Amino acid sequence: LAISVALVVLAYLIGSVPFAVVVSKLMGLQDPRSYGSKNPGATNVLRTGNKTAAALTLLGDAAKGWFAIWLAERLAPGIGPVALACVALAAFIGHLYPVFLGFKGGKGVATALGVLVAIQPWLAVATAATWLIIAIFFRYSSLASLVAAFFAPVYYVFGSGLAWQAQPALGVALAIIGILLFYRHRANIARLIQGTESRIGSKKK
Ligand code: NKO
Repeated sequence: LAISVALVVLAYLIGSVPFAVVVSKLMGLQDPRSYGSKNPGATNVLRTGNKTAAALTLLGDAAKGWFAIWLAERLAPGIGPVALACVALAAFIGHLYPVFLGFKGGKGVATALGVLVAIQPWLAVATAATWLIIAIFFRYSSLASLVAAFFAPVYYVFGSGLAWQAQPALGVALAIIGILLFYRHRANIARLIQGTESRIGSKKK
């Protein structure tokens, strides 16, 4: 149990690394918490017009979600699904409430994607494809994230037996992640309803 607790804390710290802020600082860009949606995430970094910075943010924030789980499985090979579910949640919550940014973090989309890659790569592919289809049709990153967040746990449960064997604990973790994603997008949801949400490709104000 002590090892599991240590791995959960480690996952939280890994999830806390804010790549939007780190990448922006390294590339000499403005802090993403000062413009656009003020969100430290790939979508908002893209509002600077710098696609490389946005891609690096997406990659870094996803990689940390994947890495936290990979590391836990590596350090504790016999780790059970419940402990693994806690590690996944901890990495995600680290991104939302990072100790390094005074607990004011991002919305968790990219980090959730990294978690999915570690749990079940095909689930990650299906969820990312869902995000992409909505993003291409509607040009709203937030709407695409919300639809993907809804479908990821659904795919996980209904895909079980076809491409993978679902673990109840991980299903619960994905559902909690999905609910937290909706909660973190509440300002976006209000803007979508009012028709004032900014579309992908529009620059910062
Ligand atoms: O600035 O408030 P904003 O408009 O930036 O940003 C809203 C946006 C915030 O998220 C991001 C990250 C963008 C990542 C894009 C690729 C994600 C593709 C896969 C989605 C995976 C969802 C996982 C759900 C797990 C339950 O939303």
